[in-house]
Amino acid sequence: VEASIPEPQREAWLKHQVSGFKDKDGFESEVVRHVETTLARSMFNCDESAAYSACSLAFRDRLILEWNRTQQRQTFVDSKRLYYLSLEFLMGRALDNAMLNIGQKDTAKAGLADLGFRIEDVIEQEHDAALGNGGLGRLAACFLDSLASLNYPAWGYGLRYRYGIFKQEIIDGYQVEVPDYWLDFNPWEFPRHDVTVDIQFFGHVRKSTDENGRTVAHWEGGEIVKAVAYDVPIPGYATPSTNNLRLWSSTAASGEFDFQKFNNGDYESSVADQQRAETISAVLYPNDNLERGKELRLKQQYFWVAASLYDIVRRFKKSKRPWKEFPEQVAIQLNDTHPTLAVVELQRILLDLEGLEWDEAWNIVTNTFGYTNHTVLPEALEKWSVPLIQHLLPRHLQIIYDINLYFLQSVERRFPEERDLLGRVSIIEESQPKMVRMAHLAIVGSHKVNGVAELHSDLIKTTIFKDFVTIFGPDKFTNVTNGITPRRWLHQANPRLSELISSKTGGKDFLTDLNELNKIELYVKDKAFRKEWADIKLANKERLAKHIKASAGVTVDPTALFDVQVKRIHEYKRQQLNIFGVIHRYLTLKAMSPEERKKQQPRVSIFGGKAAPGYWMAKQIIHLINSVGKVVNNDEDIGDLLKVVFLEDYNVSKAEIIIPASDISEHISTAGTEASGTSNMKFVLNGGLIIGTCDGANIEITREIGENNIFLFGNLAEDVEDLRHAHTYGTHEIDPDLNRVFQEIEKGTFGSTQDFAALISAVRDHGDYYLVSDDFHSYIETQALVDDAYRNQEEWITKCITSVARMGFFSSDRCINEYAEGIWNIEPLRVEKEEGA
Ligand code: GPV
Repeated sequence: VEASIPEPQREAWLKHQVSGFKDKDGFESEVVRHVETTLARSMFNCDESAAYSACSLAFRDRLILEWNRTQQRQTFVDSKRLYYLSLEFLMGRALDNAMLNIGQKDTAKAGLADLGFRIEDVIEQEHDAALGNGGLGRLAACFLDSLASLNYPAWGYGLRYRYGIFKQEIIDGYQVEVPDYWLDFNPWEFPRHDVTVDIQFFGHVRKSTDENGRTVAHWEGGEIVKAVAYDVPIPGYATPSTNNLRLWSSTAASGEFDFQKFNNGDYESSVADQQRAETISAVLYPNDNLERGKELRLKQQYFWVAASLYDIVRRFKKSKRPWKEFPEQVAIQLNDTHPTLAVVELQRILLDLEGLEWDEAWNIVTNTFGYTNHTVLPEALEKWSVPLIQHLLPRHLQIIYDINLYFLQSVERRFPEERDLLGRVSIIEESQPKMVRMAHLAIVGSHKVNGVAELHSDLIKTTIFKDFVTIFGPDKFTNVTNGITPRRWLHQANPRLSELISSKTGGKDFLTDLNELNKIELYVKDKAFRKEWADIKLANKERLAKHIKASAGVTVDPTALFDVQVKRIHEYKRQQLNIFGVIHRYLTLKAMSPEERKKQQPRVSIFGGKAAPGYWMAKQIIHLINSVGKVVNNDEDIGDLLKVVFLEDYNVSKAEIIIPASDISEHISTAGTEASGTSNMKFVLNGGLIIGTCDGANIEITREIGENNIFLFGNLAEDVEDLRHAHTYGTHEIDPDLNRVFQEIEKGTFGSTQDFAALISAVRDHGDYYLVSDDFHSYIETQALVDDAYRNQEEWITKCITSVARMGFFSSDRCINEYAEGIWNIEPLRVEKEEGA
């Protein structure tokens, strides 16, 4: 590497090489330097916010040095790289993570204390990077952490939204959305004004014939928008490897277009052009598990995909390898169908710009891509109207039609008897207007398709993608069960538990090999260990109780059973089942004598999560939860036996407080609807038990921790269809306990009955699509079992410790290694381990 610096200058460069701070003193001097120079503030006037900024800059300097070295290493070795394309990266805060991954949090803590700050307060200053909706975006963030920690050569590619997911406020019990402008001061990104790509939209296609008689397509006209790269360093844990997340920001192209207008005196309209261009990366679409087919969303997708592919292809071309080696150097993973246009764009580049033949190009394309499906919900499967694609990306539509033609021809040759098969698997849906089915395009354009938990991967093979299994064979379809990073979701969120575990597993190895956790099962009967375990849970609950008081104004008893459901609000996730259950509990308590009540297990029902702004039913659910809370929390008969809290603005940094404080958490989706779920893993890893349906990763969690340690209830996925049928054909009687709940709501106990009518009639009159009534009885019974189990604290703690000990499988490190081996065919780079971490 050194040899790349010309001899005459080498000495000067090496002499002044920067190394980042080494110790507490070095850290302090960097902080003070940043306060006084970078921030231009006097050290006599440094508040917590300035301390955060300076501390972040000090760590950023260190990160960027490692980032440079990692990139040099990767370029030098030039082995196959992975590119993870995701429209969402739900990163949360970066400072705490950087300090822990680098292994210098203690240094920073001591240094900040010398300078007069508590490290917790400094960490709190940071605004979450919330470029995602929920599980899909957070999964991408966990993957980046694992990729770097395992030393894989990998890049993330995404969009640099000016506004992340909205901030949620609760006003009079209703959700109100407030824009999340998070870029005011963001030390974690590096603008690369020299790394730009011109992206074309609209225009038309002209065909010509070259000297060999081959038809060549030229995409001409239209307009150009410029993509500018912003790089975010991703530090690995206990390794110097620091990978890159490249986010694209849109701005007006500085080409002839603007100048023409400018020269014609059309200043205003050239400013308008600028603003229009910036709109592309302005805002994250706030829908989770829903696609609405908006033109701007399609523009975002192409803008990001085209810029990323240009970058990837440029990097490949530097190596001067022949094109056929592209899939040996490049793996691209499609995080859901959002980046599927990349399949078409790569085919276009190879065909139109590089002059390859169709078959050769298509072979390269299909060997490069892998596609991860994250849902079977029909409303979330992306479709784009043919006229819209025709208008925005005329050449891409032609290529899509050609891909489909060749695909259908091969299917027809192999299955001449199957009359309906072609229509079912076609990439084009013959509707009015015609639609492009993005999942079909992603399957046809990839060499592997995976689901995110065993049940889910089986379901896609037997339902939505069944025909494709017939066509491509079963080996193209595989499962990679999701995972979570133990660095953030144990070590960072629950430092005391992490400390306790490391005292029994012989150091921090469990953070890089989570199977090491099984060593703590030896201590399940150890008195001192159990005592410390219980103390930690109580302390975490006290911390959450404080937060509940401060944010929701409700006083809760930290010794009560904390029952938590935090996730996006969605009918399929069934927060309505939970709140109906809470009402049932309230009515049961009300009907008891004071003596009987004293025997009951006190509970705090804690909810949190955002509703998509246009999702009316989800907003009704939030309103009902808050309305019930208002009544229950002020009922003197009830006191501390039941409290109901809705925590506003659930996000990654709030999750880090909430999850370690849970006793029982709810993962109660209608069987077959939640692809995996990942918070279920986070809760169990933090010593909370779960109540859940036989859905998504709950099933594998049960397999790992044992069925005595989980509270499963409800109907099975295989029975859902028949049950729905029974509702539709009037053979289902609403559960009588649930009916009592409905009657109470309709009496007006929780406010205007009008408000909640839709939630009731969805169950009673409109087919109960999510089977709330079918599962209600089993849910209530199982919640009673939870109460009983919790009363036996000794047994309960045993269950918790045993469960944590058996959670090793759910590390995102395991998950990433499975992708690397089974889909990407990439290997880690060998890196000297750092001391200290
Ligand atoms: I599609 N998921 C999400 O968060 N947003 C989406 O738009 C879609 C899927 C989630 C699934 O709902 C979860 O079950 C899953 O655990 C997660 O993706 C990660 O795979």
